[in-house]
Amino acid sequence: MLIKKPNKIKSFEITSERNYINRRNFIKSGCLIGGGIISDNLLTAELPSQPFEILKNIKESQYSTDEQINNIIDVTSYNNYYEFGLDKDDPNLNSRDFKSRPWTIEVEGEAEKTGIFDIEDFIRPYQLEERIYRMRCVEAWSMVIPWVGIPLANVIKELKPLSSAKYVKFETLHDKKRMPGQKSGVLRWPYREGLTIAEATNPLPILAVGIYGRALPNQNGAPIRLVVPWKYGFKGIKGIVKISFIKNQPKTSWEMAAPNEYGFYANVNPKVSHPRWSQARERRIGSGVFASKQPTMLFNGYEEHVAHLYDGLNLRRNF
Ligand SMILES: Nc1nc2c(c(=O)[nH]1)N[C@H]1C(S)=C(S)[C@@H](COP(=O)(O)O)O[C@H]1N2
Ligand SMILES: [Mo]
Repeated sequence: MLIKKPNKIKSFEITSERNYINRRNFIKSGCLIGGGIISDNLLTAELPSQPFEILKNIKESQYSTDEQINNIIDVTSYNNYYEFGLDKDDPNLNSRDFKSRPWTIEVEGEAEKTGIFDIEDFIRPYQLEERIYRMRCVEAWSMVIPWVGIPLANVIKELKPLSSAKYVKFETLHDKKRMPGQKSGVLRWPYREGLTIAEATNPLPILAVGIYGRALPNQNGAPIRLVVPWKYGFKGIKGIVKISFIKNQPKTSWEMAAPNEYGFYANVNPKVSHPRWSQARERRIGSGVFASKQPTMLFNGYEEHVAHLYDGLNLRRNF
């Protein structure tokens, strides 16, 4: 697979990485003194309206990996976002004019708090957290990405699902004019994903609103997307406009497209091959052309946090 570099790398993308590294060192030293430079209680999340704008009041997370993070150029130019094209460099090139404001999120189904929320109101009650997660795409490549977001579990608690809510379903914006890739029939639109309620209330999944301390670029799913680090990347639905609490397992876009290749669970599993390729190893993007592939870990290395969710479940059948 060839990775094309964008011909016009904007200077702010480069500066933002440098600032980012400085900021991390600052946070690290702050932590040594006070166990965190931000006080949790008083601050609420503030979401800037432009991609790449600096996010404020971010706290560090105990769930971050200390593996080397990927370069911001890789993270913003090697993407999957079929609404903006099928090639890895398409989302960066084709999403530049996408407007992620105004933006609303509709909550419906088996929950006490339903309705249509403006993105700012939806985010405001929570503290932003940085979560540096190892990400594994079903196509056997991986990256380490410094996300900024809010724990999905906190959001769900606030929405008060009823006991009848067994699954959470997510949908991307459906608008052919704003998302030209939806003119093609490669997937059934809108892009749909789902989690069991137990998965969705596990501490790991986040609704991400940023990367590298800045508001999410369009190609990474602005203004808000899901990140589920123990599952293949396609579960991380971008540009979310709707969250539904439902009784029955929802059909996801990838399941509808190829049910023998993409299951509902999509847990990273080196022992269960994709019908067309092995999942035993992965290529870390940015490690160089001559770097050897590295072994893939069960649940992408997050086994201690999530294995209990699948007790008694046959992971080969429920892939
Ligand atoms: N709406 C939507 N969300 C999506 C996709 C997509 O095509 N459409 N692609 C998925 C896949 S296959 C991957 S690997 C991740 C990639 O996220 P990243 O580009 O931010 O690394 O987004 C996921 N979310
Ligand atoms: Mo993917």
